[in-house]
Amino acid sequence: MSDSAGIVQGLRDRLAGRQLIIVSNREPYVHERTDEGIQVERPSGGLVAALDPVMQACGGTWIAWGSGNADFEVTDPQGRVRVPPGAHSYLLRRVRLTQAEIDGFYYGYANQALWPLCHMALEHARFRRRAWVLYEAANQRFAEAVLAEAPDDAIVWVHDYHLARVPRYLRTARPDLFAMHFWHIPWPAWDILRACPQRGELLDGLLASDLMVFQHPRHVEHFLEAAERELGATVNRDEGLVDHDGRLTRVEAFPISVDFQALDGLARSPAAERWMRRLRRRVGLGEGQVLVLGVDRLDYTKGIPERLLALERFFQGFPQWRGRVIFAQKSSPSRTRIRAYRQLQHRVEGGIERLNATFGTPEWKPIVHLPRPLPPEGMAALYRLADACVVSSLQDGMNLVAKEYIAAQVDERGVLLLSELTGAHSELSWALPINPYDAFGTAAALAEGLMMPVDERRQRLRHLRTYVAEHDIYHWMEQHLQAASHVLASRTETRWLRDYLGEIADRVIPRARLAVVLDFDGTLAPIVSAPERAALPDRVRAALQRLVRMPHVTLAIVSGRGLDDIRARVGIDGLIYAGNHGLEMASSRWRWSHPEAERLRPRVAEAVRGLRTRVEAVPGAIVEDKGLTISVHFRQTPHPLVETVRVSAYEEAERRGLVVRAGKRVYELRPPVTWDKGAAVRWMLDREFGTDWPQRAAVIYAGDDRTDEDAFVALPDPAITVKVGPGIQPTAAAFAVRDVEEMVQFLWTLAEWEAETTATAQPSARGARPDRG
Ligand code: GDG
Repeated sequence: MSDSAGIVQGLRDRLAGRQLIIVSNREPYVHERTDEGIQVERPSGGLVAALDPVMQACGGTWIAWGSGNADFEVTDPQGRVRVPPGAHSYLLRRVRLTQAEIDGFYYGYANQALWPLCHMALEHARFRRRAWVLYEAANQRFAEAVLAEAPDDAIVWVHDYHLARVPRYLRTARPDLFAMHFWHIPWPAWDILRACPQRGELLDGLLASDLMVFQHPRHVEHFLEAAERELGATVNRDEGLVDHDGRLTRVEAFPISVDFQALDGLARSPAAERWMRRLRRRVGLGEGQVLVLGVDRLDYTKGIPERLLALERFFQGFPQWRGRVIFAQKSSPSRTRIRAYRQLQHRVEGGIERLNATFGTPEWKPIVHLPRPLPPEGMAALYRLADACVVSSLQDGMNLVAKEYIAAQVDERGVLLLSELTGAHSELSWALPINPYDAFGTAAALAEGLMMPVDERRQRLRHLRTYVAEHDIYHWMEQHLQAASHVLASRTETRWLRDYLGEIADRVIPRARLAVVLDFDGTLAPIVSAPERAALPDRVRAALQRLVRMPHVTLAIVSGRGLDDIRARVGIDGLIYAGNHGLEMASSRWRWSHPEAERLRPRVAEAVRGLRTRVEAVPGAIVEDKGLTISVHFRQTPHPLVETVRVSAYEEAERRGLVVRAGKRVYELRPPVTWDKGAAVRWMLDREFGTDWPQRAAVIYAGDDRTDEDAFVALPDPAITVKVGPGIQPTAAAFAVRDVEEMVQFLWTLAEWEAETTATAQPSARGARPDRG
C-alpha cells in the first residue's frame, strides 16, 4: 500500500512548480438552491471520483461547466470559487453555457453521438450537424477559460469525450502551451468510427495535444489506425507516436484507478459500520442471507437489463438460492433528458418489479432498488457488506465500481463478477469473468462465486487488493506526470547530431576528461528478434576498444540486461558496466549494487523458481534470471496464454514483495526501489569524477530506449545526450542519430578527436588537456 503523503510530495515534485489545470465537462462540486438554502453536492461519476482527491492533494485550477442552479451565486465575476467547501484546496472556474449549448453540446453531440459511437451502440447514435456546431462552440468556451487561467508553463489536462476539440483551440492560440488529454471511454475500431461524419475534426482536435492517453492499449491501437487512415498521419507504433500537422503527439494507455487508501479507510470507519447496520435493515438482509450488489449510473452501456435477465436465470437454475440471496441495485439516474435513458430507467424498474413478482414471497424480496443518493460512507458500507458484486457492462472504458468494491472489501469476504468487456477486466484477473450477453453463463458464475470456499475468496481478494493498492489513482497520476515531463523535456525539432559536430567538438575537446556512457541493445547492437542473439558488431567493438585505451576517456555501458550478461556480451576490459538499469555496476576497480535491491536478491531467486514452475507449460514464455530482477518474455506466446503469464508474474511479484513493470511483450519483476538509468549514471559520474563533474568532464550519453529518457532528463547541460532512432519521436535528448551505424561513425569520430588531442597534449600538473583552439 502506498504512503499517500510521500506520493503527493512525489507528484508535486513532478509538477516542479508548474500549475496543473484540469478541464472537464463535469464539475467536482455543484451548488444547488434548495428549501434550506444553497447546498453543495458532489455529482456521481467516475471522473470526479478519480480526480478530486488528486486536486485536493496537489492544488491547481479545475475548469468545468457550472451546471448547478446556484453555481454562479457563489463565484466571483469570472466564475471562480475555491473548493472543497471548508478546505479550499483548489480553484474551480465555472464555464457558463447557454441552454442551446447544453442541449446541442452536452445532450446532443457528446451524449447522443460520441458516447454511443465509442461504446459501439450505433443504434443510439445521432450525428446532427447543429449539435456538432454547438459542440465546437462549447469547446471554444472551455478553451477560452483555460487561456484566461493558464500561465505559460502550465500543464493543461483535458478530460474526456466532451472536449475533443479543446486541444486544437489551445494550440492555435498558444502554440507552446503543454496539453494532454485523457479519454475515459473506449476508442472504437475504425469500422465503427467511420460512421461518424466528424471523425476527421475529432482526431485533429485530439492530435493537437502533446500527450493523448487512453484506458487500454487496444484503444491506442484503434486511435493510431484512425489517425493513419483518416488523416494520413505518420504513425510509429513501437513508440506510440503520431506525426500530424507538423507536430508529434505521444499516445499512451494508462488505466485509471481509485484512491485505494481513502476507500479502505472509509470502509473501516465507525460511520461506515453504522451505515452497514442501517443498510442491512433497508435491504432486509437477515441471518444466513447473502447480499449481491450492482452499482451503476443508469446507462445502457452498463448492462443492467442483461444483469436482471441473468438473475432470473440464476433463480430458475439454482432454486436452492431462492430466499437466501438478495440483490441490491444501487443506481443513480443519469442524462434523463435523453429518451434512451428514460426508457432504460423504465425498463430497469419494470424488470425489478417483474422479478420480484415472479420469485418474491411474503418473507423475501429478491431485488431491492436503491435509487436514492448515499453519502460516501454509505457507499463504502454497501460495498463492504456485499458478498458479491456484479459488473456487467456491455462496453466500459474502465469501470471504477469494480475497483471501489475491491478497495472497500476490507474483510476479504466478497467475490467480484466482472464483465470481460470492461477495461478493468484486463487488470483484475482474479475476478470471476462474465460475458454480459450470456445470461446462463453469468448465472452459473454467480452460483460458483457464492459457493466458492472462504479461503479461495480471500486469496483472490488479496491479489486484487494488492494490485489496486499498488495501481491506485496516484500511480495513474504519476504515470501522466512522468510522461508529461519526458515530453516537456523533449525537443520537438530533431537535431541530427551529424549537423552539430562542430558544436560538439567545442564542448568535448577542451575538457580534461570525457565520459562516454552507452546503452547496449539498439544503441551499440542492432535489435534482433531473440534478445539472447544480440551481439556487438566488429566495427563497434573496435571503436570501443580504441576509446577505452585513451587515458582521458571513461567508457561505460548501461543496460537493462543483468550485469554478468552485459559484461560477457561486450567482453572488453577497462569499461564500467551497469546492469539491471543501473541497480548493479562494476569497473575493474570497484563493484556496487543498490543495497535495498541486494537485500531482496534471495526473494528474486525464489520468484525465478516459482515463475519457472508456473509457466513451464506455456509455449514461448521465457523466464530470464537477471540476479536482481527478472524478465518474463512472451513474444512468441499464443494470445490466449498471455493471461497465464500475466497472472503468474503479478502473483509471484506480490508473494515475494517485488513490483511488476510491463514492457513490450515482457514483464519485469524488480525490487520496489526508486532507481533508474538517470540515477545510476549520476551516481557513476559522482563516483568517477566527484560531484562537480559538470565542471570537469564532458559527458556523452547515448541510448534508444524509453528507459534512456530517464538519463536524458537527469543529465543537465553540458552533458551531450543522444537518442538513437528514426527521429520522429519526442525525446529529452539534445541530439539524434538514425541508427546503430551512425552511432558507430560518431564513436569513431570521437576516437579521432581524442587521439589527436592526446597526441598534441602538453603534460600539465593538473592533467588538464590544453584547449586545441
Ligand atoms: C466513465 C467511464 C471510467 C454510480 N452509481 C452511484 C454512484 N456511482 C459512482 C461509482 C463510481 C462512479 O459513479 C461510476 O464510475 P464508472 O467508472 O463505473 O463509470 P462512468 O460514470 O461511466 O465513468 C468509465 C470512468 O469514466 C473513469 O475514467 O471508469 O469506464 O465510462 O465512482 O461509485 N455513486 C453513488 N450512488 C450511486 O448510485 N453515490
